[in-house]
Amino acid sequence: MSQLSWSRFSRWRYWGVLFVALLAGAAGVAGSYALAGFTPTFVAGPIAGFMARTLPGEIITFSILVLGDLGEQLNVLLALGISTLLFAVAALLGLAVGKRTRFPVAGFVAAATAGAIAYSITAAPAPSLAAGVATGVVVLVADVVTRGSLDDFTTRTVDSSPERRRLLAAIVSSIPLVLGGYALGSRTSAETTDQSSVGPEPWVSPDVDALLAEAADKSLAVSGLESLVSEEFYEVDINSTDPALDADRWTLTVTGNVERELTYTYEDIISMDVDHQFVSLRCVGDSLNGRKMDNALWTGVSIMDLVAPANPAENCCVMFRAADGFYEEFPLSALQDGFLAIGMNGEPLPRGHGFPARALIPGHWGEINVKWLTEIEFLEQEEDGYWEQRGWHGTGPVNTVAKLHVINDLGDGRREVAGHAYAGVRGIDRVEVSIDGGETWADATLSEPLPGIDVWRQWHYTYTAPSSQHDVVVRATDGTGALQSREKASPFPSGPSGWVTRSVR
Ligand SMILES: Nc1nc2c(c(=O)[nH]1)N[C@H]1C(S)=C(S)[C@@H](COP(=O)(O)O)O[C@H]1N2
Ligand SMILES: [Mo]
Repeated sequence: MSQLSWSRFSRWRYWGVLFVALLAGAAGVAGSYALAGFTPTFVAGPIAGFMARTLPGEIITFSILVLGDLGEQLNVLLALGISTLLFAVAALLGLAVGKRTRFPVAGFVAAATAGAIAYSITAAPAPSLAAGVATGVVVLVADVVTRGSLDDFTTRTVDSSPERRRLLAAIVSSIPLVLGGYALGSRTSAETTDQSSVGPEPWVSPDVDALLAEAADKSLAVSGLESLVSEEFYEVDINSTDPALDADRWTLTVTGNVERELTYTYEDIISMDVDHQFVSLRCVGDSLNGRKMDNALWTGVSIMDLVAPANPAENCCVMFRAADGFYEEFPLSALQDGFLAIGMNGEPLPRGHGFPARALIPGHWGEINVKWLTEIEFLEQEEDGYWEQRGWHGTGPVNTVAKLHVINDLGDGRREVAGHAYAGVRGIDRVEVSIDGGETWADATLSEPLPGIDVWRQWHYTYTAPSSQHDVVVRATDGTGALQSREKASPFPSGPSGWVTRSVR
């Protein structure tokens, strides 16, 4: 063999082994996913969370404002890549160890080593035997085939180069593992129960049915306009994987500067007298005309009733802590109308919205509406919350906004524009529309108000379309008579402001 072809051969071998390791890595990731599904015990979950927590605030803010959900998807993709690499390193180490051992045990030594390392990599979220086994299996198959133990069976294959056989074996063995793991994991994700095993279902009641019917009745019949109870409620989280909490083991504690610390169980909460309230939420990171603003009917109990027996002494503030490591602090005064929700639109609170229980703090930006709530801590002194440590000022009341999401051509020369308006506990009194870029204004029709102190309204307006392109501008007036601020501000750091303008042809 000439010098040249030998070096080419070894380079091919080098890449070949790397590829085999990557396939074993992918099988390992699938193994972890098979049992965990998309929950925090999935190996990629903590990696994505780690990056979201430790990347500089500017990058996260850029990601939220510019990339939106794409930023989140990129983060998950990156986390999947990193987990695959980690398992691939396990496979490489296994293959290296195996190489020093003699056939026929070599393959098994390689596989066992790779599997054990892969298994210990998963220890951080939750040790996953399936991840270790899947990585090991690919290593074993690839190694055994390469070393020729199956020579008798493979001599008749088209190409019997050991390197190619190794690669082929890795591909053939990893594909079913990856597909199987993906299928199993997807089922696990969907199955994750949002139900406690016992107890009443306070979110099921004639009152809930009546309120939901009222919201349906009062929703404007405008094609393309989301109804007063959101069909798809936005989600914003610090982690890619939502906590999958067991209601029977969840507790909510009242701690800090109190006379007596308290602990509530899920049973305690669902056995209390509940109330059903419409509450709208909006994220401080929402863009001016964005979609991170929604409304639902929540079932729950008053937070003040829960904390009263603890006798909180002289305090300025309260810190909410959650099972996903999130925490937010805000002034005590905002807690007065605080609501602990355990149900949403006649169902138990969905996992993505904080199962088993979340806080709702009327009128305030979404971030202090802490999901998966585990602790209410009373503080004598102010402290920064998770987002405030990253430069945001999102613990205060929401800005007033009228959004313009729907532009319908009615076909008879008329146009219909519509959207939602929201001003937290100030309420919405009026929405005005201008079709000439803000020169002249007309009143829009509002949906009838829903009961509740913190609920959005819909608006719509119909006009005869001018023949040329024109700018439609909307602005709301809140319940105190204050006009929505015209001054443009980006969401960072204290929420967007300005009037929504859309150009219509
Ligand atoms: N535990 C926890 N609670 C949280 C968050 C979070 O990441 N973790 N995100 C907050 C933010 S920024 C917003 S806008 C709202 C969104 O609530 P939703 O996902 O139910 O719409 O939840 C808040 N509560
Ligand atoms: Mo938010």
